[in-house]
Amino acid sequence: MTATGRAAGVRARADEVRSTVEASPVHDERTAAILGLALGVSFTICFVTGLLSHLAQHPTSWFAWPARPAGLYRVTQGLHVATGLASIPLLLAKLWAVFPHLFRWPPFESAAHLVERVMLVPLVFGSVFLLFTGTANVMHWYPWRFSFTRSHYWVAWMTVGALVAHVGAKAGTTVLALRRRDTTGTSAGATAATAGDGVGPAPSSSPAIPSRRAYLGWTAAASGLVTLTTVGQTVWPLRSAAVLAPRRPDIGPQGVPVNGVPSAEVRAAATSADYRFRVYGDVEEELSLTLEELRSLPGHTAALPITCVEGWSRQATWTGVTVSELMARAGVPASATVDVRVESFQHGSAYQYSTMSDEQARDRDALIAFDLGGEPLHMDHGYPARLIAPNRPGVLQTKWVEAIRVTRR
Ligand code: HEM
Ligand SMILES: Nc1nc2c(c(=O)[nH]1)N[C@H]1C(S)=C(S)[C@@H](COP(=O)(O)O)O[C@H]1N2
Ligand SMILES: [Mo]
Repeated sequence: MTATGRAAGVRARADEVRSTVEASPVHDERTAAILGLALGVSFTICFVTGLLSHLAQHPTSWFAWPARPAGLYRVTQGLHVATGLASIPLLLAKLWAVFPHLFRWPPFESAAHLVERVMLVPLVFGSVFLLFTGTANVMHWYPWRFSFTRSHYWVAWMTVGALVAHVGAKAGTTVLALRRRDTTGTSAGATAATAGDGVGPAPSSSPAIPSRRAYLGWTAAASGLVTLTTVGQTVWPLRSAAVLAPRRPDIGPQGVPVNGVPSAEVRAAATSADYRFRVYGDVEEELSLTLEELRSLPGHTAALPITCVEGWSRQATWTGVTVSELMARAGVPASATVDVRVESFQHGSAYQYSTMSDEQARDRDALIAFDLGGEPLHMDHGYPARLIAPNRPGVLQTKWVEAIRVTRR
């Protein structure tokens, strides 16, 4: 075949694809606009809640994650994972809707159009990457070597940048496509669009082409089904429906799920007669308490959720000694501004240290807890003592605690 023949072949194929596009409401602008709008909303929620999760774990000079409301992180991170999972069917449907446009000929019309199309690369790859890594992470599957949080964080910025550019480029078309009932001027398109709106009779010539309404309906149903079978991990009344969620909030020792079980060394240290709970740092008098002594201090009971970054949460009743009480006993004045580091005897793990701002540490419900639901903590929940404080991501609710270090500002 000659080069001219091949070029003619490519053009013929492109024309064929284009006519399919024009004939099917699944691939028209209105379908793409509706799905794009839905994805714009879900990605915006995902991005904002994801950034909040980042800030809750990496406080900056200009933003300290507050201790109240106690259940705020439960809402933001629950939304993050739920909107992320619900986006998967939306993204697949959107990619399928616009897929034939990849064959457009000529591939671009102007320099601006070329830039717009190049931006689709980070947009599509970034979206797929975020949804894939996020889902794999909550399923505890790590088929990669890079750091999940770092890559998920930076790709989120890249994707949202490309999304802003994409929305800018498509805003006009989207508004027009959403306003108009009839989406194309061609007769084939007009017929299909009518069928897609479900107002006219289906075109008898193309019975195999699904209507837009059916396509969007199935997409919405898939998205709804994903939500219904996972959101019970944090929305208590739906817990029994959470068949696709990695955790059910009511299953686990003492009715609370577990993330991370103790090693043999941690178990040995937890049950050792040498266990001491220490309060040290910028204090008047260091404390070194046996478990008995810790338990005999004035106690406090609080109802607080444990909220994993992975999207599950569980409300429970915890009893222990407040961080404020421990600081007061160690002679830290109530007027001092402190940073508190909570230390685990799970040495060498990523959870060994977690930090609390002054506001978080002095909260009336910030507890070094030893009881859960009125019984001593189960080994898996951090026996003999753990931190539980309002509005903290689960990763910062340190288990198997042996000390708090107080630093005065
Ligand atoms: C199925 C979809 C998704 C799931 C299941 C998911 C899950 C998660 C999880 C579990 C975390 C917490 C990581 C940790 O602190 O250990 C997280 C953080 C984050 N996510 Fe997602 N995510 C999804 C989609 C997205 C999307 C679409 C965006 C942005 C548009 C996004 C942006 C972020 C950001 C900025 C963070 C904070 C990262 C950090 O702490 O450094 N995520 N996500
Ligand atoms: N020392 C230590 N603390 C830890 C962990 C851990 O693995 N080791 N896991 C954290 C995570 S990710 C969560 S979600 C909570 C879970 O607490 P739970 O297992 O009692 O539900 O503990 C946090 N504290
Ligand atoms: Mo967690």
